[in-house]
Formats: sequence, structure tokens, C-alpha cells
Amino acid sequence: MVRTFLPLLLLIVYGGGFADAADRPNVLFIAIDDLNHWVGHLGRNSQTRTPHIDRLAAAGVAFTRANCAAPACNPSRAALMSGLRPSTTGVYDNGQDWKPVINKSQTLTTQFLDAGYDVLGAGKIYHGSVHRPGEWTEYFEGQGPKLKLHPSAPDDGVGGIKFGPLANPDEEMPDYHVVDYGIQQFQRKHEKPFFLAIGLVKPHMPFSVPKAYFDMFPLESIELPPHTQNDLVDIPAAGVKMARPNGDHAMMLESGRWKEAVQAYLATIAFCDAQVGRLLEGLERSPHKDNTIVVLWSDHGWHLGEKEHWRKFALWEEATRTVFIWKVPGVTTAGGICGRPVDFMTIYPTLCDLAGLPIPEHVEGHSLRPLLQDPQAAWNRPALTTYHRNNHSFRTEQFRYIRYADASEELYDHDADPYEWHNLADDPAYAALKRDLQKFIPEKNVPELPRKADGKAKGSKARKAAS
Ligand SMILES: [Ca+2]
Repeated sequence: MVRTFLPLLLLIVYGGGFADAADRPNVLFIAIDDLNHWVGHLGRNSQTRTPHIDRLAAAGVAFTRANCAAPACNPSRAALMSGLRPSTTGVYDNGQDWKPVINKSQTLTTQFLDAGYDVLGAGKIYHGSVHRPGEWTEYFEGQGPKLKLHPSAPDDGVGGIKFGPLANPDEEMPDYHVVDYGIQQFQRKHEKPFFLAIGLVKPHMPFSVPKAYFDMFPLESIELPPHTQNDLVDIPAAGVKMARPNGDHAMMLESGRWKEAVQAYLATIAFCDAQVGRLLEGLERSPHKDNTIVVLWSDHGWHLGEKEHWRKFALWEEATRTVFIWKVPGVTTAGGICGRPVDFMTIYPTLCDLAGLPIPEHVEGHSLRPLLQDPQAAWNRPALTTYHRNNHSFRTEQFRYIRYADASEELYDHDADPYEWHNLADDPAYAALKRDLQKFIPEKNVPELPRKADGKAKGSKARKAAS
């Protein structure tokens, strides 16, 4: 008896409960680009319209304090896909090549390939849509777009902040084709379980989508995000340097077109949401709907003038907090809301855990399984975001603590100050809190890798419109 049962028992123990590769769940991994917390269910912006993302949130567990590992595309995605923080690899910003410092054996997709999955990718998963051979079964690179501004657009934006409605219909948008690819995979017969990574490039700039989405947000109805005068006066020089108030923000104020940029971002989010909706409907209509884990994340947040800052590239709430949703058959319960502070280093180990794959030794994050099962479960660590060497931001349920490389600091009490207007770092009452959070500073903070020219700078105007 013992001889008969032992191998089966071992398989169950080491296979996470799945006796056979074919029994493992599929994974739908939805990567969004530059979507901040302006989704309906997070309540940060009452004007945003994201019914499909909100429907997914209501069907599973929505995290309300999810933070990226790094507030820029390249380091955020390299960390998430490798399990290695920027402080471990030296990939801190765009333009730093992750490929020489992250081995094939370390990536998330390699774990699923090795476990017998079909690993299918489309669109932007890594920055620049880079995908190395041998780490994917198949990759759909998308189609070169021919996008044209709508005749009603006066121009393509303000300085480096690019926006304006397009003359093209949805069907000509690159994300539309990437979603089509995903829908085709749901309809295909699969011999193996699949890991399907769908990477959407909107709402990344330019905030340019078909005009119908702009029409959803009439300019006269647009409200600016909450902001305060002289918000940078209590911020150390290292923070002001990240805000660059004399750059995009000065130009935006000068132009008088701040509301137009907000309108364009909302429109681009609404387009993104529509594509997520098509993808989710494709899954729901397929035979895989009850055996597919869905995880949706965006690589980081975005400022639209808060703290006199535009874009990501900073360590405040707007740049670091974003959408994060899990729907896991048999694990999550509809309507789950989790307020624990988590960062995206959790995604890799959670997916391995849920699929019954071993979590490789090098992976720095922790599985979210306890929170997926019970969103109120204990979670005793802050979310950590790093931007450039030795600059770290720690988010707890109540506070955000930022410590820059020169040891200057910011501290915000989100219960009293959800927009981070009052820096409390010099108040001695918080000395113990700061010390506690400093314990989470990574032990290793390796030097920055050399920067190469950003790959996105290449290519035609049309290609830029899609990136
Ligand atoms: Ca991005």
C-alpha cells in the first residue's frame, strides 16, 4: 500500500496539489502601461470610466494599496518578470538593459515553460516589447500602426506631454490586435495549460485614442486633480529634482491646457478599459473561464500636475500606486478588497504558488495566497518602490515614508493627508516609525547599470504614437 501511494503523495506534495501538468490552471496575465490609480473601484478620480476593470475587481480581490517596484516601465517590468528588485540587478530606470543581468533561468515565463505550459505573449510585457527567444512558446509582436490625429486636434500636445484625439477607429489601434490575439488563444484547442501574457500599451503617452473616447469626457466637465500651492516647499532637494517643476508643469501652466491633458488621459484610460473588456469577454465565452487565473496590473502610476510633476519617475503616491486585481478560481471570493500594502514583487511568487510550481530561490517577493484567500489576513511588511540607487519609498496602510540616497526624507500620514501635502519627516514623534521602516531598506543596493539610449526614441512618428 505504502509503495503504491508514495509516488502519488510525492507528486501532490511537490506539484502543489496538481497531479499532472495538464491539471494546472491557465494564467491570463494582463499588463497595462502607465495606468495610475484612476480606475473607478479605487476612487481616486470620480470622472474616470473603467466599467470592465471594475467588473473584474468586483469578481475577485482588488488591492487598494498596490505599488510598483520601480516607477518606470523598464525597471518595473524587469523586476516583476525576474523576481529581482532594481536594487539587486542595477536596472533602476529606462535605458538600462536588463538582459545581461537577468538569466533566462530566472524569468517568470521560464518557470511556466519548464512546468509544461504553453507560454504565449503579445504586445508590451517587457519595456520596448523585448522578448528573448527560449522564454516564450510564441509571441505576437503586433502590427505597425498608422495612426493619425483627428482634424479637430489643434496639435499633438504640450511640449513632451503628447495628446490629442485620433481619426482612426478602435480596430486600427495596436492594442486592439493584441487583444484579438488573446481572444484567439481562448478559442484555440490547447494540449497543455497556457500562460497568456497580454501587454496593452495604452494609456501610455501619447494620450491619443479614437475621438469617441474623448467625447465621453467633455472638456467643460473636466476637473483638475487635487493639488495645492507650493507643494514642494517642504520636500528635500532630491524630491524636487524628481518633480522637475520647471519642466513639463511650467510648460503646461503656460499653455493653459492642463484640463485638456487630463481629458486625454481619461479618454485613453477608457479606451484601455474597453480593450480589457473585450479580452475578459473572450475568456468568459471560452471553455477556459473556470480554470484560468486572471491577474491585472499596470507597471506604475502617473502624475498629472500633482506635486508640480508630470509622468512617473518619482516616489509619491501618484507615481507608485496603481491597479492590481486577482481572480483565482477556487481561491478568491467575489467582492474581495485588500488594503494591505503590497508591491509587484509579489506577482511572480504568487503565480508559481497558485500553479503549484516551485518558487525559485532568487525570487525576492512573497506569495499573496494568504491575502487572496482572506483579504484581511496579516501582512507584516510595507510595499517597497525604488527609483535610482538608494532612493526608496515604503508604503504602509497609514503612511508613506521616502528615504533618498542622501538620507533626506519625506513622511506622509495618509489617514489625514491622502494627497501627501504635509511632510512630517522632521517631526520627532515619528522617529520610531521611520526606524522601523528603515529595516526594510534592501541589504544590497548595487550600482546603476550604464544607460543606453532609450529604444523608444527610434522609429517613425506613427510607431511613437503606439509606444
Ligand atoms: Ca509604463
